Amino acid sequence: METKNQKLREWVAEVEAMCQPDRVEWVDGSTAEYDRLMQLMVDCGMATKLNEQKRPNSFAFRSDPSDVARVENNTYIACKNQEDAGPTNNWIDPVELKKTMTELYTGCMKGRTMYVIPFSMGPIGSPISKIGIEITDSPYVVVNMHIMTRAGDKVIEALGEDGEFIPCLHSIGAPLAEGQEDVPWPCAPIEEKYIAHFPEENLIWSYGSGYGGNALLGKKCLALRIASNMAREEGWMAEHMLILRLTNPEGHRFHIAAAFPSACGKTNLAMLQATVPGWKVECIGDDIAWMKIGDDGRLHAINPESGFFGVAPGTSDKSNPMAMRSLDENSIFTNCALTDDGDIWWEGMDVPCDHAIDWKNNEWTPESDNVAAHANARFTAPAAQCPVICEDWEDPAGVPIDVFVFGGRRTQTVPLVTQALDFDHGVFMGAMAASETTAAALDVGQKLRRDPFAMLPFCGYNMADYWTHWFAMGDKLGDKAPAVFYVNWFRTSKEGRWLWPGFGENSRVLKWMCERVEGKVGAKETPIGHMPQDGDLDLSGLDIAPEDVTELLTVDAGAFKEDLADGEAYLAKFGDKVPERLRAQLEAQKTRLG
Ligand code: GTP
Ligand code: SPV
Ligand code: MN
Repeated sequence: METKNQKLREWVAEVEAMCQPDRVEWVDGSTAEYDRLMQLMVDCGMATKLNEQKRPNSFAFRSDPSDVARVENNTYIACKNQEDAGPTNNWIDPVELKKTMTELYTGCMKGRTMYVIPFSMGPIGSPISKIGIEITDSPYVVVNMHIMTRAGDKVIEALGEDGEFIPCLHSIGAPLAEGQEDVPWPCAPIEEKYIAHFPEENLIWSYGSGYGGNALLGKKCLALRIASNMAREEGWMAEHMLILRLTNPEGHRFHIAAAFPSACGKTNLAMLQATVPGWKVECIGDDIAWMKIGDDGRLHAINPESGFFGVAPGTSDKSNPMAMRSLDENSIFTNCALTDDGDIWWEGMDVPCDHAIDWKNNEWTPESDNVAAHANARFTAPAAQCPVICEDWEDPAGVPIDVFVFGGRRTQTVPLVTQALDFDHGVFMGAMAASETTAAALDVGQKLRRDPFAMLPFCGYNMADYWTHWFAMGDKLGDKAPAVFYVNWFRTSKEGRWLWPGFGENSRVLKWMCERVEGKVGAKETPIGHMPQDGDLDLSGLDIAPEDVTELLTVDAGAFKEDLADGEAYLAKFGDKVPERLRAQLEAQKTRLG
């Protein structure tokens, strides 16, 4: 659809002149367009159509082995002063970075089509939503954006003549010379990859990668890095959080927003099948929450996305049946294995597989040395296909949040669940969050790292200013602020066995949280917060050894003191930007630990 938006026309013309594509296509968002692009990718060998009987209208892709996850070392916050990006973000002066990237962008779309994708994060027309325009030379990005965002003509209409949009420029960085043959997954080498954000002009430039958050710019780039900065300026919140509705047997509703780092259980919790009788979970979002204070003084959350870009390995009918049903059809699979009957497979799917073609396009059997699906293999599925999607998931007003949960992957030290003593203590808990790293980022190694609020890779400004913003939001919310909890599903025994069964059984922990909010259930006060004491956590019908429960709910003061010392050293990196109230929390925790 032709746009009357002058600014948009000018920007597209500028990018076209710089990138020099063979042609330009405006994405209309139609099914016909989706089908045509898929066919184009099947024809050129980039996509494989799955067995129509097994998985209708679904397609598999294999990325280049070098392009399998987010690249944190190549991700930049380019603002004038380095201090505004802070010590946890990579920084390059914006003028210098634009110069470097302009050179890369010049002629980068030769031999390719440039797609212009108008998209809305959040329901079109909602006061919380934002419009972005992604320009890309990747048809894979276009079909994914069809699912993950509201994309196409309806956004051009909403934008009108003078509507605001966030420009998001993306190129895979692989121009084709005259007559040069293409490869299945073109991309640039790692040293040429740049995932750049210019928060002072709300601009995103991404170059060289076609994968996930590097390339689907509405997600981490816009909805978290740029939006977190806008949110601070405008007094709202953009968080790496799932959103769920929990209904108890009396029909009371609770809305929970939970922040866990990448590949630490958000999609699973968001669609949980409660094992405690009478409790029900409905999904509103599985990765990102945008939250504003409503007229009622409470915090209301929307999911800016319209699809799930979820971790495939480990997803099964047992662990996450609602995710499995969401991807029964109309889905995209990246870096999964292909079975002999034309379906997909991955480790932990809980169905046998004797032979497959692995994510690197090699023959695979259970005897092979390598995994069949990459650890960060992902599915892209429409949120509307989730059988437990909440009827209000697209309500432009959002849902009122009762509970915040923080957490991460900690095989040691951190107990199953702790409740913050008050909101400030909750901010301290979020700020001190740490997690063992996962395959969701390519370049972070395997280690335990501080990941405040699960936002380490996604906060678009100085993390210390982000903590200040959290305290400020707490002050505005006052006694309407959500209760705050910290969880750890990943504690292991000495032999490396999970101590907690996790998944659906996490409903027991959610139940305790809701009953705490209602003042119906007890807790003991420990140096690190309130914790369930004997009988408070509903373990009825659960086959778990009493010693394991004890270990899951014990605070090892020595280990926590060590953790706190590490946390204090971490805070030192931020110098005098660290909010006084955060330091006060740290001192108080120290005193409580003795
Ligand atoms: P991103 O999409 O990267 O932001 O990840 P996510 O936070 O949505 O993580 P996801 O729910 O996809 O889970 C990642 C991995 O953790 C999967 O392999 C899950 O099987 C596993 N996992 C999720 N919940 C639990 C749990 O309660 N216990 C255990 N042991 N593993 C879990
Ligand atoms: C994450 O890494 O937190 C994801 C996947 O949700 S990606 O979209 O690649 O960022
Ligand atoms: Mn995520």
